Amino acid sequence: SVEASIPEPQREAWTKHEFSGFKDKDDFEREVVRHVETTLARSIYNCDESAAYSAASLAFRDRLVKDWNKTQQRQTFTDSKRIYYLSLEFLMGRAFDNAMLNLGAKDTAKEGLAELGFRIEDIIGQEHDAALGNGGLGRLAACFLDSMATLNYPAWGYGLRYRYGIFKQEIIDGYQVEVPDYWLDFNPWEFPRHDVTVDIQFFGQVSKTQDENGKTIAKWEGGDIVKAVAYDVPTPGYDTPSTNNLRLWSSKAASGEFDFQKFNSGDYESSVADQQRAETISAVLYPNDNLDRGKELRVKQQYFWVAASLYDIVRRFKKTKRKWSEFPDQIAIQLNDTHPTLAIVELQRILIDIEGLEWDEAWNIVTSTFGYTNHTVLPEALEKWPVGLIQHLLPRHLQIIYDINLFFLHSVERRFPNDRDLLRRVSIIEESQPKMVRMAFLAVVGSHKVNGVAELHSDLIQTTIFKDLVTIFGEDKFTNVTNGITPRRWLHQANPRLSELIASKTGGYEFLKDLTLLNKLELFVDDKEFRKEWAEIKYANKVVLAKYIKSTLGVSVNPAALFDVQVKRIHEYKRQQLNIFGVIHRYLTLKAMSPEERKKQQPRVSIFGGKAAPGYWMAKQIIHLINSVGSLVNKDADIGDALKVIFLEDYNVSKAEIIIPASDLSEHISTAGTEASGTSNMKFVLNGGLIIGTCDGANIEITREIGQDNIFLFGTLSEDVEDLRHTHTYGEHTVDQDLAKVFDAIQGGMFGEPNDFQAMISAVRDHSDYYLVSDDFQSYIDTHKMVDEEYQNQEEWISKCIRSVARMGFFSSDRCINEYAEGIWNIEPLAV
Ligand code: T68
Repeated sequence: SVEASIPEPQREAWTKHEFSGFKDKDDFEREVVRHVETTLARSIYNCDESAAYSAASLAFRDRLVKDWNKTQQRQTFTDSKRIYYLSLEFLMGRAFDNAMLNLGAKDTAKEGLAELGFRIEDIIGQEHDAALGNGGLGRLAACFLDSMATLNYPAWGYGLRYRYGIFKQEIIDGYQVEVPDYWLDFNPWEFPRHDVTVDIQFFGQVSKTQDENGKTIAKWEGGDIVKAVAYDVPTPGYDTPSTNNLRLWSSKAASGEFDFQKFNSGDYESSVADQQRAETISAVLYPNDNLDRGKELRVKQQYFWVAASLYDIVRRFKKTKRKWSEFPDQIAIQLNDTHPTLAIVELQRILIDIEGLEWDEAWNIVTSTFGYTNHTVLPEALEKWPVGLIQHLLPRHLQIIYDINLFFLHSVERRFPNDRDLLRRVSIIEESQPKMVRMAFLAVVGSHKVNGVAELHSDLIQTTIFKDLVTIFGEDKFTNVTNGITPRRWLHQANPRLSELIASKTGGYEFLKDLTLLNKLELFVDDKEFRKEWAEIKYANKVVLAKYIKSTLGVSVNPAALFDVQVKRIHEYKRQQLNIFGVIHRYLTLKAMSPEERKKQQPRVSIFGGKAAPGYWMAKQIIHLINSVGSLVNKDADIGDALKVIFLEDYNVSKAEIIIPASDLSEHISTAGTEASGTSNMKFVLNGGLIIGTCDGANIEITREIGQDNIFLFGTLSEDVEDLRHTHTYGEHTVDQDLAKVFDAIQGGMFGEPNDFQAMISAVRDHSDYYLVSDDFQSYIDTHKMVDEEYQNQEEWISKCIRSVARMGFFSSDRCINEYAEGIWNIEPLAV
């Protein structure tokens, strides 16, 4: 029973005046004008595109808020189970276009804006990306929010409201320069909830006393308090009123604006400094992907966010007056990687220290509530925190971690007596110097399900990093949920013409809610007219990208050339170095040809994009080499259109929406066994591009679905990687001959100062070539040759693209969310 705050007799007035947002074009225009004139205090004399964007988004926001309120009320009234998705990253991109499409009102807005004097594309272009993430992990969380709302699951996301998202990348003289991304100047999509705050404690001491029954009571006292303030972001589903909530926490000093004691004693500056120190917690997103740097501020972020979210979740649960044992029936919490693992410890602390439950009862609740998703096996990315750091920052939590570990190791010892090495291997505390808390082990021990994000990856975690834990807990605890992407943003929004063509052949836009309906396209593979339309759309998308390249880089590229794209974070394991070495090989080959021969070659545009972590020196060197190759090749008159090399600055979600639909071939070429899944591979295929890739991550399942004739696979298999590395280190290790020529060209100064690229070459030639660049080089080059030949036969190429798209139904994040709901969360959609 939920009490309304307005008494019965007055409620009629409320219903009578209820606002329901615009209904038609005229309504929409009226709302835009009203927002321009009142909310923004502008007029017909100074309404620029930015003001028009603001007013149009506010008109849509009004409608969204209505659905959002209703959804939240319904969820509360029905008291249904909720899923809480804890992610330190949500890479949302732009919201306006997405809101228009999900509400089914884009045409209305387009016509309305036109009548008011604006082109909708220009207005959409005004929005700043919400870039609160690094890459795949953060974008996956955003796709999940879209799917959970679309499928009517009661779900909330919890994250941090960073003042600065991922940095903006500028390329200056071929080098990456990082510029802060201050994105909050005007953000109509968030609602500050200044009344929803939580005090978060750090440092302090723990005292233990006995109560009258002899039970030990732990009290965590003293230390610092930082205030968490909630900001809510409505996340609409497609073609449904259901609108979920993303709650982001912002940090603030607890004592209000100033420390008045210091202020009155004249220490004004230091009272402001206290304020600023508190605010640094949510100030900036750490820009590393697949790398853990063990920074104190990072754990502070993690605890701050996790403690605020759990307080909120528990507060909501307690309002229902249910028994604690029902907690896991009402609540499922998913941990997006180990970043929120402290939530396990925090819930145990709340239940035993604050709510007075017994350890075992509490631990049962905790482990039934949490699920943990692993996104990497790379050792450098597995989070570990020094015991001393946790002791200092969260003294009570360290005690609880030790207790969790003690009980866990006891149970292991009972089942596997006399295996001391097993105990050492699986301990949550690594007995190193200094001692470390292994967060992934803590996450496994504290969850009821653990999943990887693609089949190969889920197998690998069970046979490598969690091998012993599989023996202890059994295989059933470990599962796979292959990643997916939302077709709303990654097809309908990014590629409206292709979406329309597909709709015309599959019976309307139903495929956007049931992506398996794409299979109807197979019927049209042999339809010449259909293939022609398909090809025209791809060409038009390439023209758009070519214009973008011209306007940003001043380089003309031919839209008829093969567009070969690799856009993702720059990382040695993703092997952009293999790609650029391949490009250099192509350049050398072209240079050695006669002009007549050169004319016969398939023209190519090699397109790169992606950010390097600011402290990742080798990744920055790779960016520099790509740019240096581009500046030579693009000016070479012998080469002309035969080869262009492009590095697109500041790759982000909204640029992905332009680049992906324009690709003929995309590169997913990680060393086998290193890329957990990849999700852009799915986006590229869904947009009618083919893949060149290794047998890694979701490439394997993509191949299974679309057929091996429709993908260009090459390179070492994951089961052979270890042996090869071993021979590199202890046996023979020679560099591939063609690759050696590439190295000679670089070292001869062809692309500028050779010393600038020495480390990249050394990693392959003088060190152990950990990523097997040399081993895979020849098959990579040969496979590209095949691509060139096959691209010549456009009819056949397009058939492959159509067939692939038709078979991509599996990779919708809707399928993926349904698997989580059934296999991990035990939750049903809420009828609307
Ligand atoms: C990615 N991981 C995987 N991590 O690399 C990718 N890491 O294969 C997979 O498709 C994707 O997750 C979704 O499952 C990341 O993106 C990070 O960004 C990250 C951030 C902070 C710390 C460590």
